[in-house]
Amino acid sequence: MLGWFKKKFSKTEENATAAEAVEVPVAPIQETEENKPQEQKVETPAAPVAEEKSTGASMFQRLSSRLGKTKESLIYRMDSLFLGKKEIDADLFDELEEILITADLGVATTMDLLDDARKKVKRDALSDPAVLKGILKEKLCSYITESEKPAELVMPGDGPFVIMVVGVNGVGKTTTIGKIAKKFKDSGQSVLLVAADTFRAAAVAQLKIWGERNAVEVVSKAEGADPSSVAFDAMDKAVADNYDVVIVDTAGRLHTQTNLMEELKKIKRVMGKRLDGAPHEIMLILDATTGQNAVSQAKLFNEAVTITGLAVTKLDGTAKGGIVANICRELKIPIRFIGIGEQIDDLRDFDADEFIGALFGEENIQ
Ligand SMILES: Nc1nc2c(ncn2[C@@H]2O[C@H](COP(=O)(O)OP(=O)(O)OP(=O)(O)O)[C@@H](O)[C@H]2O)c(=O)[nH]1
Ligand SMILES: [Mg+2]
Repeated sequence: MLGWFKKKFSKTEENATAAEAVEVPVAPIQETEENKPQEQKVETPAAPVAEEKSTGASMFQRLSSRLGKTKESLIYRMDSLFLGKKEIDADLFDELEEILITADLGVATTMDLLDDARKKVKRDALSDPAVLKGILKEKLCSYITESEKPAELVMPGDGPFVIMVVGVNGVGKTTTIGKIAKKFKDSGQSVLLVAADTFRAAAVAQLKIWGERNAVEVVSKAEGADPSSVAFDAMDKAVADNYDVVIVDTAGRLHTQTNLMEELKKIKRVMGKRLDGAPHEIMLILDATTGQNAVSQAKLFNEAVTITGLAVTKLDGTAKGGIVANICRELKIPIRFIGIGEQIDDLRDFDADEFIGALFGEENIQ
C-alpha cells in the first residue's frame, strides 16, 4: 500500500536524508485546446458501495477483469494471431503493428518494440511465434519498470507531505483525490484536502463530498477566490494542526483570462514560500480513454510545473490501456496510481509486474 510514500513514515536515517530532487526530462510544449474555457459541468461523485474484503488473488482478478477491454483489443488479438501462425514472418510483424497501434501504444513505442523484437528474432534465429510473444511481453514490462526508476520523492524531513494534483478538466482529479485520501487515512495518516479549484462552486462541493466520505477536513474559500490564497492558507493550517498529508485539488480549466499553466505555477510557488519544499509531489492525472492526447497533455504540464508522478484513470472503460506503456516510455515519469472505476476503492498502487500480469492473464509474471 502506497509503496512510493512509505519512506516518510518509516523514520530511518536513510529516509531522513533522501531528499534528492527529481530529474524529469522536459519535452517541448505542444499546445492543446484543453485549457480553454468551456461550458461548466457538475460532476456528482459516484455513490459509495459496500466495501469488499479482498484477498490478493481476488484483487488481482478484479484488476484483470477491469482491464477487460484492453485485454480484448491487445492481448486476445495477439493470442489469436499467434495461434494461427506457425512461423515468424513479415506478415506477422505487420499484423502485430496494427494491433499495437490500435491498442494505443503509439507509433514510436510500437516501432521501438517491434524493432527490438526483430533484432532478437534475427540474432537468436528464432522461428517459434510463442517465443516472440514472450519477447514482446518482456519489453512492454521493461518500458514500465524503467519509468519507475526516477520515482525518488523529495520527502520533507518533518511537517506535512503536500501533493498538488493537476490535469485537464474531467480527467478524474477530484475523484482520484478522494480515493487517495482514503488510502492515506486507512494507513493511519491525517489528511487535509484543499479546494484550489475556486472557479466553480460545484468543484468545491464535489471535493467536500469526498471529504465527508473520508471524514477529512476540506479547506475552501468562496467561489472566485484566488486559488493561491486558498493553497497558502491551507499550508498554514496543515503546519499548525500537524497534518501528515495535504492534497490540493486544482482547476482543469479557467473561466478567466488567466492562463491555466500560469495559475498552476503560481499555486506551486506560493505553497513553496509558506512551506519549504512544498509541493513535494506534483501529480498529473491522465485519462486513459483520451489515448495519445494524454502524452501531449503530460508534456505541456511537465513544462509548466515539472510533474513528479502520474495517475492514469478510467482504465476500466477503455480499450486504449496500451497507453500506459507509451506513457512510461515517452515520459519517464513514474505512474503512482491507476484508476479502474468510479468507486472509492477503485484506485490501485501501480505495479508494473502486476499490471502486465493482469493484462496477459498471468498472476506471477517475472
Ligand atoms: N470509469 C471510471 N471513471 C472515473 C475514474 N476516475 C474518475 N472517473 C469519473 O470521471 C468523471 C470526472 O471526474 P472528476 O474527478 O470530476 O474529474 P476532474 O478532473 O476533477 O474534473 P474537473 O474538476 O472538471 O476538471 C467522474 O464521473 C468520475 O466518476 C476511473 O478510474 N474510472
Ligand atoms: Mg475536479
